[in-house]
Order: sequence, then structure tokens, then C-alpha cells
Amino acid sequence: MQTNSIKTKPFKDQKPGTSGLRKPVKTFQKAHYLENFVQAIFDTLPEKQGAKLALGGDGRYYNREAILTIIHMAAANGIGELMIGKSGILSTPAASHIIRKYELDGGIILSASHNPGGPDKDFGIKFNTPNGGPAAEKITDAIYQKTLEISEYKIAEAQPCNIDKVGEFQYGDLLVRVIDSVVDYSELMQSLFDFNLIRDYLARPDTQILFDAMHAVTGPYAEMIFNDILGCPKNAILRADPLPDFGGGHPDPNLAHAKQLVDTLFADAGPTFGAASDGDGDRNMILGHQCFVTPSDSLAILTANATQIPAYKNGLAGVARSMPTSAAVDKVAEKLNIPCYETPTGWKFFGNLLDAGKITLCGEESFGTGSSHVREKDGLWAVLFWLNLLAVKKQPVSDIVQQHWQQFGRNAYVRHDYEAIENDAANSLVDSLINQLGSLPGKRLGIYDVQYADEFRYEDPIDGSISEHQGIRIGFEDGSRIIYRLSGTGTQGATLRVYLETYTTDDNKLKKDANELLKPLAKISTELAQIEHFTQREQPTVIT
Ligand code: VG1
Ligand code: CO
Repeated sequence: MQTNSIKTKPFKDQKPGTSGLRKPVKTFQKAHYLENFVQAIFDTLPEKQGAKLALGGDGRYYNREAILTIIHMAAANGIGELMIGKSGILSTPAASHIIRKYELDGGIILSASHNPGGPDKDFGIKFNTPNGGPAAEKITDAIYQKTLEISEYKIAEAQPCNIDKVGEFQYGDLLVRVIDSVVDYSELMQSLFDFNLIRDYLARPDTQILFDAMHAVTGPYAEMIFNDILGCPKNAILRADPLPDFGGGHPDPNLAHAKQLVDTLFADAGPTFGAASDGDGDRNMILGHQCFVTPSDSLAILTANATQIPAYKNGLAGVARSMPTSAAVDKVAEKLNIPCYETPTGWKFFGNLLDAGKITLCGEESFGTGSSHVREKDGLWAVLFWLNLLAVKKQPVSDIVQQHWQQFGRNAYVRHDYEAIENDAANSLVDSLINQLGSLPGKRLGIYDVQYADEFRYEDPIDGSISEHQGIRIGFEDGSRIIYRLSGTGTQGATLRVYLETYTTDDNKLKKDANELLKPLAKISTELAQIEHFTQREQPTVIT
């Protein structure tokens, strides 16, 4: 096998964002673009020679080409073993599990997650460390530094191997193992939840579930778990086959992009339970009949009921949520007398807390929920947790939510996204907000009194690392909040996210639409940030 060193020049835009490097496919197709980033990953490994890595992706356009390139680069770089998902398919949580189970030195996950796929859409690459979680900032910074200094990369000349069949191949000193990750993952799920109880519950004549795989990576996992193991009919899964362009859709499980599922659940004779996952299988949306569970509420409800689930029957060490996620889980943690941590946006910030055993459950408002079973958020895990809970409680989802609010109060919550706005406009808007922060505390805005206004700064309680500028927070005396952040996963211009939250224990408000309850706060948020002035947008692009 011949290996070549190819001369290259740095690209200046390879700084990983909230979750890896995400760019249009066209950018990744530029000569040397993918190779430069992969070489930078290899060169940042503490021990490159003989390293064992997981490799796979969400099946989007360019997945296969990228995998073959990475195999040839791994062979030339002295990597010892690549564990690859059959056909290049590896959901993000399954990759995390495989890294942990087989004690690998890390993994490369090819995904732009919830971003759309196809030749004119997005591609992405993430690197996970031996704990199975997304690389911490100091590692992604080191990878970025390497991309700025790179002058050559190594690649082998070899025949492509067949990644569509489970088996082993040798490329010089590199062992390529193609595995069926669906089996490993479903075994892990069966070790956490009471599958017999769930199976009985699903067999009841009055139970009907619908899972939307959105033509993304969870299709094969869902078929094995729901159809083969739990006995659900085939039509319990929508859009089960992974497609390179996700069928033209946007693989983001929310009210806007999983419309067929939502419409079905909200119909008069709709199913009892509905759920969806995203491009790479780490997100989840939970629905009951005529009921949408916000991800923030879902985390709080799972926390409150965790001891009813086999894996968590002995209680939780603690919980964590990202800063913009509603404080619903804080109320539950207080009652359970367990610690509750607030981290910046992005799963990588939960890693240290999970590794140190400080938390058992964690979540983000962006449809991400997970636990210490892996080091990524996990879509199907959240769905199975809910099904296990429903099988125990034998109540409609909407009753569980209402009872939770009765007990803990309700953190009504919505997020407004202004997508693809001009970078300069977004930066000016943020600067203007930052300039106002000092003068806001003590001010009255509409019916709300500002208690604090700052930029969120995080000091990791385990390794002391500091992350600055993690979003602008305006907190009010009654616990309501407005948060502003710029997205770190978009690929077109900038995306402004505005998160709105208000807390209520008023019985009348427990039945009301969240948008209705948050109208006054929404008005304040647009005026304070002068959103229309800076962006020329009258309305958000997406409301979730
Ligand atoms: C978004 C979400 C964040 C999530 C990230 C990755 O980031 O807000 O909570 O961790 O996506 O999710 P941002 O920077 O665009 O707000 V995934 O499922 O796209 O890997
Ligand atoms: Co994702």
C-alpha cells in the first residue's frame, strides 16, 4: 500500500462551532478541505500510532465519500483500528456508546445533525474523545490551531473497501471493522428500561404510538427496537429509511419540521404517543394526543419520575441544563434535594459533570435530553424513557404534564429563531444589547422588573476552565427571562435565537397556549434588541 504526503494550505474557516465543523457540502467538496480537518484531528490525538477510533455518520449526502477518504487517511497516519457503522451509518448516541463499550480512543462522526442534507445543503464533522462525548473546547481549539498551520496531509492509495457488509479488512497496519451498531445500541437500551412492561403497554388496544425517523439515522435503530423487539406494527414508524437528502426535509424534530407527525397527533382520533428524532439521532420531540411536551418540561418530568425507571431506581446524583433551557428542572431538583448545574449551550459542557458522577440526567431546550448511559444526548433513549413511564403510570401524556405543573408550577417557554440574517447586522444587534446591560437592572419593562442583565460566563466546576460570552441574559424579579444568543451551528449568515420564559402557578394559565402567555415578554424582547431595526425582520423564521 502506497502512502502519499499531499501539500496543502490552511483554510481559515475551520473553527468548530457548538457541535463540530458544519459547512455547506460544496465547501467540504473543495480540494483538501475535508482532508485538512481530518489531518488536524489525527495530529491532535495524544497517541496517534495505533489509535482506535469509531467512524460513521447520519447517512447524509457525502457521508460515504468522506468515510472512504478518512479510511485512506487513517491507514497513512498509523491509526490502528477504525470501527465503522454498516453502510457508514452511526447515530451520534450509538457512536458515543461504541467508543465507551469498546474502549476506543475517540470517534469521528459525520453529521450536520438537524441541518438539511443534499448536494446544496450541509455536511459536518465532529470529534468525540475516549469518554464518548464531544471534544471539550480546549481540544476543538487545538484542532483549529492545527488547521491554521497545516502544510500537508497523509493519504494511502488503496482500493475502497465494502462498508455495506459486517466484516473486517486490513489496510496495511490499519484494521477496519464494519459493525452493526444497531445491535449494540438496542442492547444498551434493554439494560436501562423495562422492555417487558413497555411491550405489554404497547400491546394494549387503547395504545397507539407513532415515531417519525424523518428519513434520518434513527430509522434502522427504531425498526429494530419498536418493530422487532417491542412488537409495534410497521406503520408505527414514519419515514424509516435514511435518505441522503432526508427526503428533501429538514431533519429537525420540532413543531415546524415534523408537521405530518404533529398533525396526526393533534387529530381527534390521533395516537396516544408520538415522537421524532433528528438527522443524527441525538434529539427528541415528545408528543401526547393533542399535547406537545416542551423539551425543558420533558427534562423536568423525567427527573421527577426517574426512580420509576429501572436504570434510575436508586435516584439521581444531580441534574444539569443548558443556560437557555427553562428552569423547570431546577424546581424538581430543589424538591428532590439534588444539585442542579447550569451550563453553556452544547453537549460538550455536560461531559465533565457526567464523568465526575455529579449528574445523572441533563438536557437542553433544543430537543436534547440524555443521561450518564452515554456522553451525547440521545433521542431514542428519551422516547423509551417516556414509554417506560407511560407503561408505569398508564395515564395520557397530557395528564402527566398537567399534574407536573400543578405540583411544581409551569415554566411557559418558547424560542424564536431569526435565521440567515446578515453577520454584520447580528453582531451590531448583540453589541447594542451588551451596551445596554449595565443600565437595565432595576428598570421596569412592561409589567416586568429587571433583576439582572449580563453575559453568561461559565466556570467548569470540575476542571476550572472558563467559557465567556455564552449568551445575554435578562432576568426579571418574578423569575421570567429573556435570553439572546447567536447560533453556532448555522451555515448561512447568522441565526439569532431569542429564548422566552415565564413562571406561573396560576391555575388559569396552566391550560393556556405558551405563545399567548409569553406575548408581553416577546414584545419586550423585540423592542429591547431592536430586532426589526437591525435585521429588517418583522417575524421570527421558526418558533419552537
Ligand atoms: C444548537 C442548539 C444546541 C445544541 C446544538 C447541537 O446549537 O441550540 O442546544 O447543542 O445545536 O445540536 P446553536 O449553537 O445553533 O444554538 V445537534 O442535534 O445539531 O448536534
Ligand atoms: Co443532532
